[in-house]
Parts: sequence; structure tokens; C-alpha cells
Amino acid sequence: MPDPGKEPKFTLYAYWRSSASFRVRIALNIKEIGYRIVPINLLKKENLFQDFLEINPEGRVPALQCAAGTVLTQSLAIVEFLDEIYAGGNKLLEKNPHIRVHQRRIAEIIACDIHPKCNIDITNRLGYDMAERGEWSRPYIQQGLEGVERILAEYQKELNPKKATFQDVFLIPQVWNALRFHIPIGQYAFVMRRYEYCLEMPAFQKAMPEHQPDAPDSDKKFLNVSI
Ligand SMILES: N[C@@H](CCC(=O)N[C@@H](CS)C(=O)NCC(=O)O)C(=O)O
Repeated sequence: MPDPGKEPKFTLYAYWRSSASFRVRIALNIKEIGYRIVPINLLKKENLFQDFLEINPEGRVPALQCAAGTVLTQSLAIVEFLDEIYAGGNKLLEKNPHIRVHQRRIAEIIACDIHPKCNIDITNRLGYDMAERGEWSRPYIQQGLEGVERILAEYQKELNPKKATFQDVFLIPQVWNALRFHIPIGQYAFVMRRYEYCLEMPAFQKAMPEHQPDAPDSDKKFLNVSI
């Protein structure tokens, strides 16, 4: 558990509803690493303000700044880095390459296949409102989760342990996002079981969008867990 008296090791530039930020919050919580959040409001395009572009010239969240000043971007790379460097909490990636490959397959379906097509800059460019964003994202999310479901079913024993793992860090924000847009995903039984299982854990609860400091009051929920 992070020592509350200590300066946090990291500053996380994040937006409450960004699923890539959500992944990094989960990983930091599972690995029991202290961090503070600097909210970047994507709706106000703060990600394109000059002071943030100096932190991440790509204009995207998350960006994770170490106490020494180094900035890390890209949630996949960040989560792997945290898992390699920090011994606390669970090991996220399995040692066995025959399992690890499936963990990475799931993470990549979400981070590389689904997410880039449904990102807010794409849907903004298309001029979509909320309902249209959901409709646009639906086939990508369903197709991707179809793939995840197959992998979870084929490697049930290895990929559904009684702990949070690498693939959960990616899967849970994606499921949250699909539910937010009312996309039907109940047919993916392994996916949904994993979602319900992980949501019981404080590391995931603390990372939930509605528990973030920048969530608007209308969406904010009181969090009663400690980790
Ligand atoms: N591949 C990046 C994606 C980062 C990304 O695109 N983040 C979104 C929020 S989830 C963002 O900042 N979008 C800014 C925009 O669309 O203008 C990662 O995994 O970290």
C-alpha cells in the first residue's frame, strides 16, 4: 500500500473518462504505486494547450511523469514498465510466454484495434453526437470483444486467475466504455464475468471514472474503499 506520508512517485496527466488513462490508474493501483492526478479536460481541448503539448507533443492522455521529470506516454508501454519495475502488488504479465502471448493479444485488440477507431478525436472529426458516437463504435467494440471472448474461452484456466492481471487492465475500461454507450455486450459471457469479478477489487474501484477528481458532480460517486 502506498505510504500516505510520502510524496507520490508519479504525476498522471489524465481525463476521468479516458479509457487509456483508466488503464494506467488501474495498473498504478494494482502495483500499489503512489501518484497524483493532474486532470486534462479533453472536452475543453486542454490536451492541445501549449503547456500540455510540452509534456506530450502528441496531445494525448495519459502521460505519466516520474519525480525526476521523465515523461512516459502510451498506456501499453507504461503498464508493462510499471510491472517490470515495481515488485509491489500482483505481477501483471505472466512469466510463461505461452500465457503472456494471450495476455498481450487481448491488450492489443483493445488498445490497437478498438480504441483508435473510437477515440474522441475521430468521432469529433466526424461531427458525431453521443448517440452517433455509440453507433459508430458499436461494430468495432463488438468485433474486438468477440476476439477477446474467444481468447478468454480458449485459455480459461490460464487467463481467469483469482487475481487482476495484464489483460484486465485493458479489458475493464473497454467494457465500461461499451456500457456507457449502451452497446450490447451481454453475449460475451467470459468478458462480462471478468468485468464483474474485477469491479469487486479496490484497485479497480479507485480507478473508476466516476471516482476521479475531475468527474463532474452529475457523474461523481462517493468511493468507500481504501487501498
Ligand atoms: N495509444 C494511446 C492512446 C492515447 C489516447 O488516444 N488517448 C485519448 C483519450 S482515451 C486522447 O487523449 N485523445 C485526445 C483526443 O482525441 O483529442 C495510449 O494507449 O495511451
